[in-house]
Amino acid sequence: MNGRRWDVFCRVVDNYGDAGVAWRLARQLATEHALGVTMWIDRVATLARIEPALVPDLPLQRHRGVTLRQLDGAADADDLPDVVVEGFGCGLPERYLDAMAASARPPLWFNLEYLSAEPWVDAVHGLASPLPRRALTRYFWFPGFTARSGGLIREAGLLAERDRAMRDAQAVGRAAAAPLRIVLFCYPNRGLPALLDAWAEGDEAIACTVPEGVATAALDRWLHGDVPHAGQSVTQGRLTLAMRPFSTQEDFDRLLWTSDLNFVRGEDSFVRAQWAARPFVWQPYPQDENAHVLKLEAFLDRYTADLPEPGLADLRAFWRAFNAEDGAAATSAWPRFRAASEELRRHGRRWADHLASLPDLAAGLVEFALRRL
Ligand code: TRH
Repeated sequence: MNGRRWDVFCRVVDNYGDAGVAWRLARQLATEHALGVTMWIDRVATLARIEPALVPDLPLQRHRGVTLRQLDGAADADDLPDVVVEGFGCGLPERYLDAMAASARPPLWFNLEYLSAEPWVDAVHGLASPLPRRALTRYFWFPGFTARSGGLIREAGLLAERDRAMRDAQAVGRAAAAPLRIVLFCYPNRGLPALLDAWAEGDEAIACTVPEGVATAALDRWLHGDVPHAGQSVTQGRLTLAMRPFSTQEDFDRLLWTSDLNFVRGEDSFVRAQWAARPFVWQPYPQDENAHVLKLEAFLDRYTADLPEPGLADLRAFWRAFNAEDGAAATSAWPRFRAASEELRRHGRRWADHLASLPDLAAGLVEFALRRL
């Protein structure tokens, strides 16, 4: 049937975001839009860390409605799909491109771009770019936070499930002396040891969950080389750090939903923290020439556009200090940021509701494709 076969391409640059985003999208296209999806990926082992049922060395496997294959194998693919999604400009094999160019009806080809809140995104989203040396056209799909952009990945039923989980947690109730729950999924950050000191010496008990392998240099320094293994924890003063093994994306989502404050990074966990509708701190992927600072500020502008003072200043001060890896500034901004929690919680809910009123990324792609095929 026309338009039903999609190929999603993914090359792992580093970390988990490239694979994580492509995997969410591939699954959603397969399960919610009943498409035949093949995900071509160069490092299944990376994806297997967040989807443990996958076998790293298998050249072909089927899981959760998606066929997974080694990216290089696409050069020898027998037939072409209707639609190609190239993840983050990862490049398609030459022979695959040759076959596309030679085809009487080449697949519709999207490049899925990195997420940014910068204002120029709306103007370039959806533009077609003809390839200079081949009779092929590629469309740029820019995820974003506006109706004019390519939207954000949001699975059907995600928010209902989140609300159910939150209601269940509320029904169980929490002891008055329950610690503040923090999830810390960030990049290496020189400011972290000072912040951990402040948490350990503060008035409030804090239970901080850290995915295994995250911020190891800072933790190593802070714990004098004694970082606990996954599944173990360490307490210093009022702060307990609990190391957590990597889990599936669904379990990671649930962790964010039941936390009081989420530190997230990169792209996918950043989006999931917004769906979690809880106060959060975002550390963008560090880039050359401080390009990530522009991204940070662009997002802050959007996210805080209708956030009143003093929460606005408190949030900006802490996010900027954390991202500058300035331990002294983060420590001094912390008490006010923490005091703004309730206001930021309400704000996070309003923001998530607003984003949920926009079309989701997969639905937008499918609709765009159906119009052109
Ligand atoms: O891992 P990241 O730092 O990925 C980054 C960014 O995408 C960045 O933009 C990109 O340039 C770079 O990769 C190459 O952070 P991100 O984007 O949050 O991706 C993490 C993924 O891992 C996300 O899909 C959530 C998932 N995850 C789990 O599924 N289980 C876990 O336990 C944890 C900690 C993460």
